[in-house]
Amino acid sequence: MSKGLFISFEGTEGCGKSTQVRLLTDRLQSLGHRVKTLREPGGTPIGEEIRHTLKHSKANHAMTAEAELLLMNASRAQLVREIIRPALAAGEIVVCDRFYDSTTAYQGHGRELDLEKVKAVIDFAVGDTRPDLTLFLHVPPAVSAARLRSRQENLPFVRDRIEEADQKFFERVAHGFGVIAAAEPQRIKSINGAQPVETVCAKIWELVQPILPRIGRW
Ligand code: Z5A
Repeated sequence: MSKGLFISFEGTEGCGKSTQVRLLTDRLQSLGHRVKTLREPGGTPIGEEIRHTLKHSKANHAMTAEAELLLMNASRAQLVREIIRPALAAGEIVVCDRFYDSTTAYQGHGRELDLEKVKAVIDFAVGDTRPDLTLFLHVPPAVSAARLRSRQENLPFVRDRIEEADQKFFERVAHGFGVIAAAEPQRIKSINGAQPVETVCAKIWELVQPILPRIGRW
């Protein structure tokens, strides 16, 4: 059975994931690869409804950390079975803006849920569907905040419940990503996301290009 390649992007808000996901997708497609570009939470019709509930629904003020954990993984379980597994089985490249490391960072470290229980929920949601490569863009909090401010100025205000968390929460998330990356250096590659877009893009390509020949040969 042919098998594709699964690449996830991770990092704190404003680290530049979405920008780099777009650039990588364009480059891979221009080389003739079939690419599925996804985001979490979301990526399927059910997942996008869950995303709305998690971020923007008027009724979500009272959401507990446990409900948040389960909703993130409900969206993920759907995405894995509806899109990711069929795409990988067909030899496509899946590029995903966030995957389960975000749950460990935000719900585990950020919301301070028991990390073993968080892992058990993730394992149930994804089974053996794991990224081959995870690109972790790290930026200092001040850079991330400045980028989000400047983006906000150009967008209509849309309420996002997760962004309303306090500063300590985001500090725990940032620390959590560091712990996660250090624990799996084979899969997770850290890149300084504070560099210019083109520099980050070139570093990512240095990591992606060598593994492209694996497609179809797993
Ligand atoms: N979440 C969770 O809690 N648990 C989970 O399991 C999952 C997610 C999967 C999803 O929000 C939220 O869900 C997120 C985590 C949580 N919450 N928070 N808070 P989202 O999908 O709406 O957004 P995001 O994933 O946090 O990303 P973002 O804020 O959209 O940022 P980004 O994708 O990393 O960055 P960007 O959009 O590419 O860039 C931000 C701005 O900086 C933009 O104006 C760019 O033009 C600029 N930029 C990008 N790169 C550069 C460089 N290199 N230099 C200068 N400027 C740059």
